[in-house]
This record gives sequence, C-alpha cells and structure tokens, in this order.
Amino acid sequence: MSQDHISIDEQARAILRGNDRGGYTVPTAGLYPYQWNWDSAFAAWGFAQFDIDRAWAELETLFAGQWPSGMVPHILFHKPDPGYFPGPDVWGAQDKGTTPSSGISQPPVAASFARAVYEKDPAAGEPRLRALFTRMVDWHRWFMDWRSDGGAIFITHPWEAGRDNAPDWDEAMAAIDPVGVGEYTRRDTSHVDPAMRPTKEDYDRYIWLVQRGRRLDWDDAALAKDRPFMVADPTMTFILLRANRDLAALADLLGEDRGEIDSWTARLEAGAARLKGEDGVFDAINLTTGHHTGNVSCASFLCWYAGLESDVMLDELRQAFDASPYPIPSHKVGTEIFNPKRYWRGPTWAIINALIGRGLAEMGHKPEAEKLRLLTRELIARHGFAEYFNPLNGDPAGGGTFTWTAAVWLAWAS
Ligand code: 9YW
Repeated sequence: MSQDHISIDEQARAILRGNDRGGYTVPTAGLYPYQWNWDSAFAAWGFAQFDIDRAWAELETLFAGQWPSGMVPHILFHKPDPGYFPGPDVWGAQDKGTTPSSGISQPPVAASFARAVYEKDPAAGEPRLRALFTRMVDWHRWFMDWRSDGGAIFITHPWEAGRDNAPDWDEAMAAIDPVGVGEYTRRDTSHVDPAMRPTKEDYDRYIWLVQRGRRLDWDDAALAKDRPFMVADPTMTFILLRANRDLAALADLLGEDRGEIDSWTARLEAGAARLKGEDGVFDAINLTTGHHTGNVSCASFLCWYAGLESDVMLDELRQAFDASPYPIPSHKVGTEIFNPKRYWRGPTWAIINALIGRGLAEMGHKPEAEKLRLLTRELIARHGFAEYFNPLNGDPAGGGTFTWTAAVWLAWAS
C-alpha cells in the first residue's frame, strides 16, 4: 500500500512501533537514539490508545532507571550510540542507577499519564499502577526536596525544563562564563539544520553545567551549595502541580495515604502564584537575581493544566489565536526575540498544546480547548509528525517521524 492510502492513525501507530527499541521508545531515530523521560510518558499515553501492555512497559522501563535519591533521569542511555552528544561518558553518571543516565531530570508528566493509561483499563492496570506508585511518590518528593523554592520548581540546567533554548533562560545563561569547557563535537547539527537548533554559545554553557555536575558527582547536597543556574520554571511548576493532583487521585484509587502528597500540592500552589509577574502573566523567575523574565511562553499557558484560572492568560490566548493560524507557539509572535524556526524560541510543539488543551477543557473553556485541538489536528494532518513546526506557515522542523507528535495525535488531536 502506498503512503497515501495509509490512514493518519495508522501512520501514528507505525511511528510508535517503529521507534520502539524493546520496552522503551526513542523520540526519533538518529537525532535522539535514547530514552527521554517526558517523551516516554507521552509515548505511554499514545500506546495506551491501542496497546495497554506496551504503554505500561514504557513507564516501567523509565522508572527502572530511577536513582536511589528518587530522581528519574532525563535520558536513559540503554545502548551506546555515537550519533548523540553528550553521551554517557560526558555525563559521568554510569553507576548512579541501574542504567547509565544523565544527571538531571525532566518535567514530571509521568504520574498524569500513568493515570490516563490506568483509566483506559483499570482492571489490567491496577497491579502495574500499584508497582509504580511508590516510585512516582519518591520522584515527586525529590522535586520538593531539591528543586523547590517556596513551592516554585526551579531548573538547574536548561535541559531540565525540556525547553532547551527558551528565552526564559537567557539572563541566567548570560551570567555563566563557560571557562574551560574545552573542545567537543556536536551531533545534533549533523542531523538537523543548525538554524533550527540552539547556538554554540548555548551549547558551551549546557556542557559547562554538565561538567560541573559531574565534578560534584551529581550529589544533590553538594550541588545545592552554590547554583550557577537556578530559574523557577512554569513548565516544571505547573506540570508537577498537575501530576501531584493526579498522584493524589491515584493514592485514593489504591487505598494509599495521600497526606504527604496533599501537603506538596499546597506548597506548589503557593509557588505557582509567585510565577505571576506584575502584568499578571505567568513567567519564569531567575532566582539568582529575582527577576521575572516577562516572557509569554507556551509554558505560561499551562496554568489551566495545573488547575489555576487566569483572565490575563485567557486574554493572551485570544491574542495568540489572532497572531497565527497555528497552535500556541513556544514564544509570543511579534516580540523581538521570536524566531519561527529556532527550537523553543518560537516554533509550535504539539505536546505542549495537548497539555494546554486538556487544561482548558477541564477548567470549562471548551470552545478554546476545541479550537486548539483542531488547530493541532490540522497542523499534523497537513505537515506530518515533525518534532515541532514553524508557527507562521506550519512548516515541519527538527526531527521527523516523532514519537510524541504521533502519541499526541492518537491520544488527543485526532
Ligand atoms: C536535545 C527529546 C528531547 C526532548 C526535549 C527537547 C530535546 C534534547 O529533545 O532535547 O538534545 O536537544 O528540547 O524537550 O525531551 O525529544
């Protein structure tokens, strides 16, 4: 059968199957040859639409990589692959967990998607959920212990937020002098047009931060003594707040105690309120200087997903719909910084839009939620399963046949 005759649903399922490396899914072959944390949780959501067993396996493999501290790494390096930099040797965290890994985490969407997978088939899911529950609680506790500033969750590396080169980190990144970082060879720019990727200045600082973590043996207490990069992030704060609410609901289902989880929710609600700048927009705070960034990013719109209402953000949403016929971009169209091609500085990402859309629907904004879903549906149907898209003309960008874009299609957009 030619490609034309294969339905979009079938293409999406084929992408998930094709990126399956046996118990874990790579985001896309070539560019990202390992298991990424939040990509995997999205993959589980996608698999749950047609293969529940495989969905649970994805989450189980992810949590099998958890460190004794509770941290779940942002990359698990199951098999060496020279096509990606920085690999396990650069991170120097080969012995921290059962699988060689990176030394930082990523947005904790897993508990929310574990709940979604469970709800697809509660009877089959109950024992598997029960086996993962304590691991998820331990991970959330690690965030509250090591990444919370009064309930605002901060990142210690731009990769931790999953929005690598977002303008939210510019001030904090500029304060780093990547002295001694040395020579290294990037691999990403051999897979993808460099104009769509972070710059060399960004990478020098990414690698400098990794080298520093490695020198301190990724020891949480040692790293906490002096943080060269510490930015309170709406992605992390809103996603953890939401995941925590889901985790509490799962505790009820399993007959487990939810007291500690509820105490975290209260702290996270207080922290999320701090992310509101003078203009009422939720943005990032550089905790080293106390400055709000003032950026309207896609993460600002995750407030509803976290269960928080905002008239200012509803107004921003209307502006975003007027500014482009595509889903919400990673950075506001029309601002000086906006770049329609460069990764998290403008392009639109299906995953974030799926989270925003779910939040809007749950908070009673059904027309806006439906509009966002249809825009995302149209974008993928016309322009394929790209990693991200130009928000002005829909052009696909970054890697192709992308796992999380396929998952979002199956679980939400279609
Ligand atoms: C990198 C895999 C990851 C995502 C991140 C995204 C990118 C990795 O790809 O980071 O090397 O640039 O920013 O959110 O998890 O899809």
